[in-house]
Amino acid sequence: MLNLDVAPVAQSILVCAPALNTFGSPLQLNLKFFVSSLTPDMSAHVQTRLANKDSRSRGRVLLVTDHEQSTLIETLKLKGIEVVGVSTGTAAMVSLQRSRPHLVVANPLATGLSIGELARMLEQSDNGVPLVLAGEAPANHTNRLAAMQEGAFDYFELPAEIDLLVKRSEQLIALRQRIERLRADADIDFLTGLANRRRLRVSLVREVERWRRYRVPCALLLLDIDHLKVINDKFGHLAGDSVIRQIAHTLAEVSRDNDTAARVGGEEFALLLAGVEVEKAAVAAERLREAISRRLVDGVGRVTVSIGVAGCPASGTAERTLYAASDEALYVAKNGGRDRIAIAPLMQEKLPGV
Ligand code: GH3
Ligand code: MG
Ligand code: MG
Repeated sequence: MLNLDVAPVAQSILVCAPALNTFGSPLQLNLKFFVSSLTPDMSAHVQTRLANKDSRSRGRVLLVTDHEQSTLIETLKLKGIEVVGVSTGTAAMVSLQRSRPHLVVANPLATGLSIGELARMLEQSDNGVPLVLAGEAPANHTNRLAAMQEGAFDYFELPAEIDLLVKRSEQLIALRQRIERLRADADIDFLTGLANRRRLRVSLVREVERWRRYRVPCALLLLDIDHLKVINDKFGHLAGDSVIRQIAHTLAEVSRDNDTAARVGGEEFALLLAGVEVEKAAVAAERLREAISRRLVDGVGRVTVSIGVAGCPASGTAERTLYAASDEALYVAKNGGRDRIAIAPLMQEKLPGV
């Protein structure tokens, strides 16, 4: 394992940064209400769930109902499906944000619930969580059609149709999980397995935001393989691909949990270092450059890269300016002869008269 460290990164600060801070205190108040409104068992369950997001369950369901639903909960549990909360209609929105279910099962008569509003909210959320209705009224043509017209997938009568409800829940959860997997894959570069440009952009926005809110710095390294065209011409395109993969491998090796290593173009890469000042990033970049030039690629030999380094806040405090600064530095490294790093000028130096 390569070690680019010169000093420990302020990871603890990043980990502690509240993920849902935008909602502020009203969320915490509502959540308290939601948790305390559950039975003691369920409340403990929800708290465990909140503490351990990485459940191995085969899906998460949020129930919106005024009634005890112990039989339904037990039946779902037997299928490995976790009920992440039982909420009233009034608290449903808050519970949703908190428990991130794969499916919502709602009683259309739950207090304070507007099915149309809930369906719209679920539809608009970036996850598109499916909604199924279940209640005591008969599951006749009229009620099922009304449920679908409101935006739910179906309506089931309880307890008579509990087996149908559970079966449909399994189907919808499986569909939802497949969508999640596809979305995750869409963020990954097919050749190298690194993050792609899209995911890098998301990480850049997040890190720059951390600077704005918590004054946690970050640095962006942009790497470009030197003379890959010559390598392709001399050894073939497949050998060129091996070069790209090996450099990706080195990048993945040196990046830590909060960092993002990405392939942003054919033979261009980015390494976003979280919690790192530009000076330390420059030292890391130089070590990375050396490490790459020392590792021979099978059938090709020595390969070098040029690296541009820019820090936030040193050279930019917005995604675009940080990226542009690193890109300009990369250009300088290329023009300077390649196989070298260049550091973006400080922002102040660019201001006229300063
Ligand atoms: P330099 O960056 O040092 O200026 O030279 P270069 O030859 O690396 O850069 P240039 O921009 O001239 O050409 C980029 C080369 O990268 C040409 C292109 O075929 C190659 N390339 C881009 N994507 C891939 C890929 O996925 N696989 C392979 N094998 N080659 C690729
Ligand atoms: Mg290039
Ligand atoms: Mg190149």
